[in-house]
Amino acid sequence: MTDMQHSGPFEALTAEALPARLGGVAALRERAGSDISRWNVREVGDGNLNLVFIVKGDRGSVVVKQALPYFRLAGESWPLSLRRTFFEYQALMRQEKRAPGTVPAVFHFDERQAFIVMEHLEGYVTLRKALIAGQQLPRIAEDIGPFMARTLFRGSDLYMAAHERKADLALFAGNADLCNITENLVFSDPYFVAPHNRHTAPQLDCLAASLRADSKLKAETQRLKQSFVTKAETLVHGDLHTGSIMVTAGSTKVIDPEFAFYGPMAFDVGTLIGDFWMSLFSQRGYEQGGSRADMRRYLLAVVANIWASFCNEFSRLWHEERSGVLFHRSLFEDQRDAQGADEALDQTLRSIWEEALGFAGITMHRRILGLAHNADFELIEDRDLRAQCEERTLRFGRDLVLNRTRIQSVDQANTLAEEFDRS
Ligand code: SR1
Ligand code: MG
Repeated sequence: MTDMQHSGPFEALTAEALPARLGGVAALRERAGSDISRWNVREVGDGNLNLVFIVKGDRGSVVVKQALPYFRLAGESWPLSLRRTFFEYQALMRQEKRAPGTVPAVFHFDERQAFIVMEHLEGYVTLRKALIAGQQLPRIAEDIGPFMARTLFRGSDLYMAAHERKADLALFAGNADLCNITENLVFSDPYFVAPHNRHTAPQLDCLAASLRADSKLKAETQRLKQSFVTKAETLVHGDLHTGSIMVTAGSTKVIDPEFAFYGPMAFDVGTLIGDFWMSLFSQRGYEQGGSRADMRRYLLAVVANIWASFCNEFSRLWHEERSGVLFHRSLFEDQRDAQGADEALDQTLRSIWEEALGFAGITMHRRILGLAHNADFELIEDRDLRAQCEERTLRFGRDLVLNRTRIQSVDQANTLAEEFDRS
């Protein structure tokens, strides 16, 4: 990872220029082959922010991911810090250490040119694409629940040495530009007529206006935003949705942690569960004669199993790896008060759950009323049908934000989701 760093000012790569520009990068030559004239390069990025190239050569293939200094979806008028690649690289390193095998392997990082050379996840598709196609991935909950538990627990004061965690907190505080995107696009813009917002119109006009006039809802979203901004609990992925997960039937990898920062544990949990519920609400948009009923049952089971596998692994870590400054064993187990530790664990999970429900509700609003939408709804061709799916989602989201402290279990939340989906 220490070979050639590119000097000179940042320049965006192109498929044509990549072999000549990066032909000297040892990590690329080792994996793709040293005969660069035989490299086949394709740009495949379909996200909002970056260029993604697949480089195939005689020896194999790798991915080169490069940041652009602007927001791809909006054009060059919206500048974005290239430094996010540094934070993505740092986050990938930590996630691999804390949850081995769950993220793509990193082979090289170039800070100035803002690119990372990483494992090509050949044969994988985004989880979002699979869910839209009605595919049921058997391993998803059992892989993702523990991923979240391990990364969130092991990046927190429950586990890390205090000085190390504080240094990390300071490091990731530098990712303020990307936090700022979330603070605006996720937590504020959906709740007023902001310049970049859009929604399915005119069908959702009335509901959008009524949510934006709902003082209680707005106040609760700002309480959740306060938690996002101030609760530096652990290193979160920061953008954990079904488009940030790559899958095959037998494997799951989490990608794209460029929004990583020290925030509330519940943020990753809530945004991900919220995305699964959005997938649920979108299924009627693809249904032909009840064809997605089984898919809906599957998605509800995934939500329940993600939460269960998250709690199981988090509890195991709590009992076996609680070595940080918080809830120290000297206060509990060492005083023959294992029960006290268990009660504190239950309260911790309870508070993650409540907050996660709130974040899930907000992510639903932002994906339907804000700037960056989900393909799950966008690909529903019939606009009336799409609006119907979106409307149920928006109403469910509101209920989650306002009633999060009253929803006692994942089963209760799933039952509510089903009721809204049938409404
Ligand atoms: C300006 S970035 C818009 C959205 O795309 C990313 O994937 C994040 O979800 C962000 O909110
Ligand atoms: Mg992303």
